[in-house]
Amino acid sequence: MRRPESTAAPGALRACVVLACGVLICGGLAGCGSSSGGTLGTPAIAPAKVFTLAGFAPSGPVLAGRATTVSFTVQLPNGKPLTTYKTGSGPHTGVHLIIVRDDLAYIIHEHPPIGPDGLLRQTVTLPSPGPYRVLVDVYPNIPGGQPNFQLFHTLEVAGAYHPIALPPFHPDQVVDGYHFDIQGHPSLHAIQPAFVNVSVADPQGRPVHFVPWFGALAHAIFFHQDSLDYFHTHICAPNAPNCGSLPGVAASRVSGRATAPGKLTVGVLLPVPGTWRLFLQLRQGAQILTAPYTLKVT
Ligand SMILES: [Cu+2]
Repeated sequence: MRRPESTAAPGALRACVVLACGVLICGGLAGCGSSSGGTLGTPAIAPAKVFTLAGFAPSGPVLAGRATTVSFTVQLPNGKPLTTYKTGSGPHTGVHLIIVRDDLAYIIHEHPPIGPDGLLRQTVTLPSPGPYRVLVDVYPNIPGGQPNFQLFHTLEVAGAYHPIALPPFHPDQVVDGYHFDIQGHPSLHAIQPAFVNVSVADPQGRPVHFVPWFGALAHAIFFHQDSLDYFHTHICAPNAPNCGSLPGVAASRVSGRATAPGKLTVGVLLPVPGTWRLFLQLRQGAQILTAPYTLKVT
C-alpha cells in the first residue's frame, strides 16, 4: 500500500488509545515517536496546512553503493522552513534521519546538522537497489506546538530490486564480533508496553560498557513489515538528562535502562499487531553496531 509522500503522519485524525498502563495517547501515535499510515486512508488535507518535506534532493533514482547527499527542509504549514529545533542533551532533539529499504534489509540512522535557513543535508550510501523509505523524525522547537512528528519520502536506488525475506526471530546475533542475546522469546502485544532484556558482549566475551550515542546508550528502532509503521525508544543511563520521559512523546514513556555493563532493558510499545523488525543500535568506539530482530506482535 502506498503512503502519502512528504506529508506529516495524519495523527490528529486518529482516535485516542488507552494503554494498559492507563496512559492516554492522543493524536494517533504520530505526535509521540511513532507513525502509521497504511490502514486508515489518507485524509484530504490541503498541502499548505501541514508540515511537509520541501525541496527533497536528489529527485530521481540514486546509485547503489555510491555516496549520495540528500537534502531537504521541513516546511511549516505557513510555507516557511522550520529553523528552530529542540537542542541539548538527550535523544529528543533536532532531526533523526532514518532510511530503510522497504524489505527492512538495511537501515541508516543519522542526525543531520541544521544548516542555514533550516536546510538539512546528509551524505548516505544506500547499499543495494530498491525502494527506500526515508523517515524524517522531527523535534521542533515551536512553543505550544507538537513536540515530535514524522515526515516521509521514498528514495529509489536504481537497479533490480530483490527483496530479502525477513528471517524468523533469533535470540542471539553476532554483529561485527559482538554478541547480542535477547533473554527468552518475548511475548509482545499491540498497545501493551513491554520490556525486553538483551545482553551484549564484546568479541572477547566481556560485557560491553555502553557509551552515549545520539543522547542515549542504545536506540531501539521498530518498523512494521508491511506498513512500515515506525516506533523508536531509547535505552537511557540512570539519571541521564532528558533521555527518559518527555511530555507528549509516548516512546519516551517506555524508555529502557542499562543498569550494568552488558545489560540492556529495551522498552517496546507497538501500535498494531504483525511482524516488526527491531534494529537495536549502539556505538562502540567508531563503530555503530546494529542488531536486527524479527518480532511477532499479537
Ligand atoms: Cu534514537
